[in-house]
Amino acid sequence: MAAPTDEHLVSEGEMAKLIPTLPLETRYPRFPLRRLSGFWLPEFVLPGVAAAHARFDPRPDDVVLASFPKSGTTWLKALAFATMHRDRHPAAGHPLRRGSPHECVKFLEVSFALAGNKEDDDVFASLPSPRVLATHLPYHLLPDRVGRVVYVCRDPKDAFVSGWLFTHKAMADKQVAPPPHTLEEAFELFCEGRCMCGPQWRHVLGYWEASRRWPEDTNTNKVLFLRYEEMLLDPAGNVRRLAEFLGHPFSREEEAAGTVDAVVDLCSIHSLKKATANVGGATTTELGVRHGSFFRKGKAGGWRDHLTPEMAARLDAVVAQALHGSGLTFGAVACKDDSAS
Ligand code: PAP
Repeated sequence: MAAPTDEHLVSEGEMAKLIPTLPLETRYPRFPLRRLSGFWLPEFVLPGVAAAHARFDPRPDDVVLASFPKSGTTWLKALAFATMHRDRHPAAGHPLRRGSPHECVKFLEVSFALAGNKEDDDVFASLPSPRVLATHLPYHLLPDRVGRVVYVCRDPKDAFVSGWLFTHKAMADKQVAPPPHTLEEAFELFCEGRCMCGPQWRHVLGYWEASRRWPEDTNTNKVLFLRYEEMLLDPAGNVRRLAEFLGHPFSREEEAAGTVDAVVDLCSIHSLKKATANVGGATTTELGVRHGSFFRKGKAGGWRDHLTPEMAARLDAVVAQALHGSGLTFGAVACKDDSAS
């Protein structure tokens, strides 16, 4: 695997000059992509990467939720926000019943990108601690010293299919014509890693390796590595892991009072789909997409309805080859870390 370069460690002014020189990919819907430091990132986000590096002032109690797109971001945002702020917000009238998880937890690089040059400051400075933030950036493009990171990964076939269907919904939300690409064309690009934040497997690997360095290496970020498929199988167990990692484990009293199940229920796809903010036409200010478009089936293995067995085998082979020797694998439903067994 090619080592990441240091292209990303440029100032905001240098980034503006660098962007037009970076390799461009316009065939993958929905945004033009530029390859920065080995990853295909939306062009509009790149100024936000430089701005986040220059201006974001991390705090020790921050938590950054990281993911490759369509891998469980919305769910993780809801779960982490509800877990972290459970003392502050009783279940009734909870912000997650009134607003989208994407309003409760903002993307770091997108927020800086949208703030533009008008804002010289850290756009998150006024957010009270402990802050919960999110990112789709690969691990090595995170700002320094972000501290605690929770990563969620998902079978790439499901992430691809979810992204493909979402793209059509998002373009309809924005009343933009659907992409001219066929699913097969987009799939080929995904297999080449030429998709938003791709290659998917390299994105996952960066965080997985970081999660294995911690806790031995105390100079590194603390990374909790979660899997969407395992969260579906055992949501309560994963919420407990999350709470412990966040330094706010559920007390015996909370366990007895059913607080873990309450968090799971509040953040289930069924509850969130019904929440007022997610049924109307409201859009996320950041992304211009209807809140409801982030919820579909929320299952593992749904790729079978959209990909042929040959397509699945092709992507599985690409991923297996790229991850060979790393110890990281994806399974269809139950993913496992085969180096741990
Ligand atoms: P993002 O990266 O654009 O924020 P993300 O939330 O990661 O998207 O992915 C959306 C997927 O998560 C959808 O999967 P599907 O298309 O296969 O159905 C969506 O349904 C699923 N999802 C959203 N919220 C939840 C939830 N609360 N529980 C389980 N799955 C969820």
